[in-house]
Amino acid sequence: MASAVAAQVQSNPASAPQLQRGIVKMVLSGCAVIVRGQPRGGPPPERQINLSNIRAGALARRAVQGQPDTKDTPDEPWAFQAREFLRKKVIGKEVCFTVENKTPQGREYGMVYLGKDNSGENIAESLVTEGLATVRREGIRGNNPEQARLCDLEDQAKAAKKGLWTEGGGAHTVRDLKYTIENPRNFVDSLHQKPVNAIIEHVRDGCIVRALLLPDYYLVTVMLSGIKCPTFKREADGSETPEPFSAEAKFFTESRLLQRDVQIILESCPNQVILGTILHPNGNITELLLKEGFARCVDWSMAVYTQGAEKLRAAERSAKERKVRIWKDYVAPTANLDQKDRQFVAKVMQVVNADAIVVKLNSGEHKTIHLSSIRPPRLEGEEKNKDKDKRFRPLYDIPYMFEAREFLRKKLIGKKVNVTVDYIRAATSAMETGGVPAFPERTCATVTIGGINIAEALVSKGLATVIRYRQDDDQRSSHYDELLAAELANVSGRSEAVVEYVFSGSRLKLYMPKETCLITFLLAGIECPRGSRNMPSGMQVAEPYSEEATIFTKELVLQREVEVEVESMDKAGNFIGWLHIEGVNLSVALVDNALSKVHFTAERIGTFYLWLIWSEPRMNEGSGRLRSLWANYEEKPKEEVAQLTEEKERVAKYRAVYVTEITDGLHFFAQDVETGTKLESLMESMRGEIAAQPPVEGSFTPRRGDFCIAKFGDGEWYRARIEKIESPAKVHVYYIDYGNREILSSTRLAALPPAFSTRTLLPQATEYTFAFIQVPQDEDARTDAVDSVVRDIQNTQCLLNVEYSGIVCPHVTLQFADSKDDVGLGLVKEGLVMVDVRKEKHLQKMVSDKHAHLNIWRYGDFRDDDADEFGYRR
Ligand SMILES: *[C@@H]1O[C@H](CO)[C@@H](O)[C@H](O)[C@H]1NC(C)=O
Ligand SMILES: *[C@@H]1O[C@H](CO)[C@@H](O)[C@H](O)[C@H]1NC(C)=O
Ligand SMILES: *[C@@H]1O[C@H](CO)[C@@H](O)[C@H](O)[C@H]1NC(C)=O
Ligand SMILES: *[C@@H]1O[C@H](CO)[C@@H](O)[C@H](O)[C@H]1NC(C)=O
Ligand SMILES: CC(=O)N[C@H]1CO[C@H](CO)[C@@H](O)[C@@H]1O
Repeated sequence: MASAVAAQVQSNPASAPQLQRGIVKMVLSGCAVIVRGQPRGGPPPERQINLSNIRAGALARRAVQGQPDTKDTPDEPWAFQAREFLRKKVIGKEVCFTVENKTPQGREYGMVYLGKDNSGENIAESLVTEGLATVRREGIRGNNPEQARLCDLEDQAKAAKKGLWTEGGGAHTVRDLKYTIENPRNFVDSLHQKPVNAIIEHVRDGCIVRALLLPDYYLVTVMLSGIKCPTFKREADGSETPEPFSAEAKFFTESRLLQRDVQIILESCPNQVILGTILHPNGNITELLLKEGFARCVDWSMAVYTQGAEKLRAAERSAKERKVRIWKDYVAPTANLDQKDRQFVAKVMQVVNADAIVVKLNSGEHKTIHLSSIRPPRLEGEEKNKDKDKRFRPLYDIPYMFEAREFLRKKLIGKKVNVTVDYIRAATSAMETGGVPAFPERTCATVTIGGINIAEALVSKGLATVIRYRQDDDQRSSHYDELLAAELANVSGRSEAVVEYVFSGSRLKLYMPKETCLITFLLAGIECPRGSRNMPSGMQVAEPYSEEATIFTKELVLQREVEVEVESMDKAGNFIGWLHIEGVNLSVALVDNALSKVHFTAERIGTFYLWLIWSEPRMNEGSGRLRSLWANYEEKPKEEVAQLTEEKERVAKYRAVYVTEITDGLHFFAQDVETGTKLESLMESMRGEIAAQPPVEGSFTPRRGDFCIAKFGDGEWYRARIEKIESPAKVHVYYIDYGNREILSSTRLAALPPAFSTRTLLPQATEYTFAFIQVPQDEDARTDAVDSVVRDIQNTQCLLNVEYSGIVCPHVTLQFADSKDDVGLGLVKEGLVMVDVRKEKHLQKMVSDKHAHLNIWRYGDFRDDDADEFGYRR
């Protein structure tokens, strides 16, 4: 096909525009591409080329944010197919093109050929051949052979009913794009870290992309886990300031991933930001960016990287050593040491303290070594006052200092150890530290014996804690991630503890007998009023009721045996979790007594939040004291990226539907009552036509994806779609107007008469699921719920309102048409399902309204065995 064109073009060299070359950076639509040159010391120039003489459909466009008069526009039929056809052919490939025409606005029109010269495939022709683009006949003049050829190809595509020329229109080719996810954390959790197929649609900077998740067409912004690239800082006036290497980092990611087919593991979703790892057969971009000096490791987000943090650190280390790009001025903390002073074997002469030893070097010289990045047991808060006592002996008076020293002594004294110096902490003079005693210079090192890192051993015994650093602080252990991991591993899970000290209502010091260690523990889910604090900026006054909260917690737990469940750790190395004493949940008790507000992280724990939502209105109605607590509830910090998701109002616009089918997974199908009469008349005339001309049995050959008519058990014909063909006797069909599925023999299928195609009337059944409820995981419980729903609403008219979108289908609330009672709430009241808590403000009200009718504490009465799932043991 292409060679004929080439011959024609060459036969007329006088008019042949000059051929130019480039690489396709992006396919804008079925008839426009962006072509770039080769990079030379920076991102290369780009040009947009629209294909001459043809037109492909426009892709979906999102409303312009902040301009209420604009609307989301959907794909034109076959537009996405045309884009995909072109994308698969040309993305990242070398092409050549001619510019035949340039508009005064600078828009360029031309021909694009695959490969190095115009003997390659002419992509406009391929598109027209597949019926994915139409020919602009209006502009055709004279006897241009290329245009005539396009017209011929179009006529052939029409005759063959390809693409746009298929019968039945292209409604099924229009994507149901979802630009926002109401509850990204649930969404991420629901994928269980399984790789999802995706296309990268936009690259914001080296480590933030917008991806189209397949097959459900969610557009999500994903930040690469574990790293950060230089970015484009948004200024107050809306302009962007590029950080050094941000454009290069962006180009690096863009040239490898833009519009490529990838898989993404969505790993975590703190603060509405989705963190993930992109898998591409050619390697993984996270590691590559680090290795090329386009990114740095980020401690907090390293924790969720599923592919092994040590590889990322190694990649970063390699970039630092080579001083590439962002590391061009990097100086290693031990750069001015000779190799022999950086790494050596030495004999341990003395264990000075829980984090320091004296070793004898080969030279015979003695040297004090501090263990990198750990902190020995120490006193906190008011305990420090003991320090002022004359008789104070740290080794014996600080709890666990002695145990820690003993641990080191037994393991190390008189032994040879490997020492790797990680950093030298400069001496601090008394002046700099504002009168605090000065520290001499310290050599900090990783000390190993028989391959065991002794600092890590101390941490996992709970005899030391790990120091937290500023992100760009390199003065740390070369095995820092392992230290952090050891710290968390040792204390997670449920364990016994003794409360040693109460700093505030929600901040405690605990002794963990099993681990023989002391930890600082913060109650999860809540935030007690802060006490007064001495800050660099001066004394910070206490928030109201901080004293009451402290007293409350002291009375309840000080020096008592409690049970704790550690969930996570904060940036300062404090443990966060739940604390129970004699069946009382301290977080719950504090909130119940109006001594604490909810911490914005609380929604993670559904049950707790549920309770809080229930108690919130009660609190707002309460005394002045209660109100003051809730007054500042809005204060939650938002990260830059979080602004990509915007707040919405809940919209209640119930419309009448007719429920036709309920699935085992508690989804249901419904028809819009408004178009119901159209369906009835379509069915009537369709059956009339079929009766007049009955299909010849066996004359129909089913093809997957085709629409057809199927003879249902009631002997009537219905419109259907073929989903799967196991054998001619076993064809899986989906009844497009009713939502039910059936497996039947192809003898009960026939062609859909064109007059009744989905072009005439769209499929009438739409799938939905209930908003705000959790579908029971347990099969029996689920069956009970489904049975109840079938009894209540199958083949019944109801009122439906879409509350939020979901992975499979919209989540809705449904009301009985007569009583206006909420169907989902009925299920909750019967104890058949549980409430699913929503985080979005505009939905919370809805959930709390649901609860206004209920006494949550009584749930246990309905289903004793569920009590646990609600977190309330009676
Ligand atoms: C060129 O292509 C772009 C992207 O598909 C499209 O938005 C634009 O309308 C095209 N220009 C014309 C004049 O067709
Ligand atoms: C020190 O390290 C070397 C190589 O890493 C190892 O062979 C040796 O056994 C180590 N010595 C001690 C005392 O751990
Ligand atoms: C935690 O510390 C205890 C107490 O010494 C120790 O026996 C245990 O092995 C540690 N657990 C982990 C996971 O390191
Ligand atoms: C305390 O509340 C949290 C959150 O609801 C829950 O996970 C935990 O199981 C509760 N504990 C008790 C004893 O109720
Ligand atoms: C999970 C995964 O694909 N990891 C790969 C990341 O990329 C490096 C090469 O750059 C591979 O070695 C890893 O297997």
